[in-house]
Amino acid sequence: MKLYYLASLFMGSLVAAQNDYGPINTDWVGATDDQALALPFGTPWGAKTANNTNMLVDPPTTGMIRRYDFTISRGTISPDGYQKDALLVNGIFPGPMIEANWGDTIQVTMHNRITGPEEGTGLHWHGILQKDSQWMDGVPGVSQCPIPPGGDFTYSFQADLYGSSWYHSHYSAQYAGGILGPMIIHGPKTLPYDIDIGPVLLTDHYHPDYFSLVEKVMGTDTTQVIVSSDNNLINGRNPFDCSTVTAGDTTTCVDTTDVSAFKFTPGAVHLLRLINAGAEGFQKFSLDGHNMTVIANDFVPILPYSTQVVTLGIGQRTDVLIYSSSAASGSYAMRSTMAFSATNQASALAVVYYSTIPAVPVVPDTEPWPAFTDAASQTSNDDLSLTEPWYPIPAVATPATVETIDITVGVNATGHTLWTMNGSSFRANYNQPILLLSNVGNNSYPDSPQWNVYNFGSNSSIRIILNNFIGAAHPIHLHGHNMQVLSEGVGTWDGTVVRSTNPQRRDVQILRGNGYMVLQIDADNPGAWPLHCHIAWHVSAGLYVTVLERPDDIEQLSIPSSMAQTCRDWGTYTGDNVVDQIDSGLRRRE
Ligand SMILES: *[C@@H]1O[C@H](CO)[C@@H](O)[C@H](O)[C@H]1NC(C)=O
Ligand SMILES: *[C@@H]1O[C@H](CO)[C@@H](O)[C@H](O)[C@H]1NC(C)=O
Ligand SMILES: *[C@@H]1O[C@H](CO)[C@@H](O)[C@H](O)[C@H]1NC(C)=O
Ligand SMILES: *[C@@H]1O[C@H](CO)[C@@H](O)[C@H](O)[C@H]1NC(C)=O
Ligand SMILES: *[C@@H]1O[C@H](CO)[C@@H](O)[C@H](O)[C@H]1NC(C)=O
Ligand SMILES: *[C@@H]1O[C@H](CO)[C@@H](O)[C@H](O)[C@H]1NC(C)=O
Ligand SMILES: [Cu+2]
Repeated sequence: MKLYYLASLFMGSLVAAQNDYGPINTDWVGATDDQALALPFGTPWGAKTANNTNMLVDPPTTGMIRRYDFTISRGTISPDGYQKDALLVNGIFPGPMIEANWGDTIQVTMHNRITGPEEGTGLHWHGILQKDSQWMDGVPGVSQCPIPPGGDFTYSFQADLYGSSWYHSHYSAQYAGGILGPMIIHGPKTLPYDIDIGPVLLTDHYHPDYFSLVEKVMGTDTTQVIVSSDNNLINGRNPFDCSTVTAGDTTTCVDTTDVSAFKFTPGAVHLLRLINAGAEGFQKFSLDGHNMTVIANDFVPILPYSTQVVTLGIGQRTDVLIYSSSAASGSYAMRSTMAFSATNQASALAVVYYSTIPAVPVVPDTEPWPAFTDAASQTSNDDLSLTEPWYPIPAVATPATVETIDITVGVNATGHTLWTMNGSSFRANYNQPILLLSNVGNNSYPDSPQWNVYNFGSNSSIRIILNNFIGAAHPIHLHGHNMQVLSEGVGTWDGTVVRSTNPQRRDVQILRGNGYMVLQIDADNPGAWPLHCHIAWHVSAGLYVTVLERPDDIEQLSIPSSMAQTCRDWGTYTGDNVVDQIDSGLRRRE
C-alpha cells in the first residue's frame, strides 16, 4: 500500500483557519442571524417544483433575509504547507459559505480592509440573474465602481436560482489570491438523495501573490506571460512537497499530511457539489470505485446520466449523486487533475471514508477509473446531447440578431500579449461603470475602442457565435443569464443546433481550442452583462466584452443612490491615490 503522507504533522493554527465543509449546516462562518432553521428542511418555496416552474422567470419570494458580514483583508495562509500572501474573506481560505433557500434575499455587508498596499475590490455572485438588481452584479467598471480601501458596501439580491455556486472578487485577478467561497441555494429536488455532502471546491493554487502573477501575465517578457500553478486543492487542501521548492526560495514550507476527508454512509445516496473555483486549470474529477450521476450543471438541473469523470472549466459547477451499496466499507481516493493547464502539480487527492474519519486521514491506494486516466488530456465539456435540461425551454429558431465574435491573441505595439475579441482587447474604466453610464442614457465611448460594448438594442433574442482561433480552450461565462448552448465543437459551426426543443443551458461553457460555440439568450434582463473567459489571466489580458441588453429599459431602472455614492467615494480615493491598473481591470487603471 502506498502511503501518501508520512511527513510531519503540520497542522495547528493553519487547520483552525480553514473551513471544513462537512455536511451542510455544521459551520456558519460569516452568518450573523439565526438562519439555519429552514434550510435543508421543508419547502419554503411553496408548491414550486423543478417540473412545474421555469426558474428563470418565476422565482418565489420567501421574505427571508440571509445576512453575512465579510471583511476582506490581507493575510498569510499555508493550505498546502507553503506559506503565501493571500487576500482573504473573514481571514479564512476558502472563504465562508453562503447558504440560502430559493427565493430568499442574500445580503452581504462587505468591508474593504485591504492594506499594505491598499486595493479596491468588489464581489460577484456567480450565476445569479440579478433581474431586479442589475447593479448588484459586483463587476468594477461594469456594474459599479470599486469599493475603495476602508470602504463598506452592502450587496442585496434575491437567490433567484437554486443549486451550487460561488462568489468571488471581480476586481483584477483578486480571486486568484483567495477572495472566493461557495454559495449554496437550496431548492426543489429532481432525484432524491439522503446526504448533502456540501461543496467540493476544486482550485488550482499559486504560491506567488496574485498581483505579481498579473504583472507577469501583463508584462512584455513573452517567456513569463504563461504562469503555472503550484498545486491543486480539494476544499483548500492537498500537500505540497517542500523538497521541490526552487533553490533560493526562502519562504517557509513545512511538509503537511493534511487532506480533505468526506464521510459516506453505506446504502445512502450522497450529493456532491463540485465547483471549479480556480484561476486557470480545467479539472477532471473522479471517485475511485464509484460511478457518479450528474443531476445539474451550474444552476440548471438536467436529466440524469452516469459517468466516472466530470470535467469542469473555471466557474463551472456540477452536482453529482453518488450511490453507495449497503455493503460499502473502507476508504476510497477522490481525485481531481488539471488537464491542458499550466501547472507544476496537476493532481489533487482527498479521501472518502465509510467509517469514522480518523484524526489523520490517509489517501488509500485504490485504483483510478480507466476513464479518469484516459480523460486527462481532454478539455471539453460532456457532449451537448448528454446534458438535457430537466425543465425544457425551446430555442427561438430565428433570433432577432446574430453576431459573430472572433477570439485570438496577439502582441501590441509595446510588446504586451493581449487577448482580443473581434480585434479589441478590453480595458475597464473603474470610474465610469458601463451600467451606470447607460442608466443616464450614455451608450457611446468615443475616447477609446477598448470598452468592448456590444449594444444589442431592443432585440428580443440574441445569438452569438464565438470562434476561437487559438489552441487553448476558454471557459466562457455570461452574466445575467443561463445561456442556451446551441452547438459547440472544433472547427467552425455547420449551422446545426443540438436539441432545439430543449438545448443545454448553463452559465459557463468550455469553448474548445480551435473551436466554436453558439450561445443564445432571450433578452429578458436589461443590463450590462459581462461575457468573458473565466481564466483569470485571460480576462486580465482583455478576453472580455459587455453584452448591453435593452439600454432603453436600463434608463428606466431605479438604481439606488448607494451606487453613485460608491463612485464618488472611489473618485475621491483615486483623486488622491494612483491606482495601479496593470490589467484589463477585471483589473485596474491609472
Ligand atoms: C458503474 O457503471 C457501469 C455502467 O456504466 C456498471 O457496469 C458498473 O457496474 C458501475 N460500477 C459501480 C461500482 O457502480
Ligand atoms: C418531471 O420532469 C421529468 C424530467 O423532464 C420527467 O421525467 C418526469 O416525468 C416529470 N414528473 C412529473 C411528475 O411530471
Ligand atoms: C467580428 O468579426 C467578424 C469577422 O471579421 C465579422 O463577421 C463580425 O461581424 C464582427 N462582429 C461584430 C460584432 O462586429
Ligand atoms: C499594450 O497593452 C498594455 C496592457 O494593456 C498597455 O499598457 C499598453 O499601453 C499597450 N500598448 C499600446 C501601444 O497600446
Ligand atoms: C459617455 O461616456 C463616455 C465615457 O466616459 C464619454 O467619453 C462621453 O463623452 C460620454 N458621452 C456623453 C454624451 O456624455
Ligand atoms: C439588434 O442588435 C444589433 C447588434 O447585433 C444592432 O445593430 C441593432 O440595432 C439591434 N436592433 C434593434 C432593433 O435594437
Ligand atoms: Cu481564456
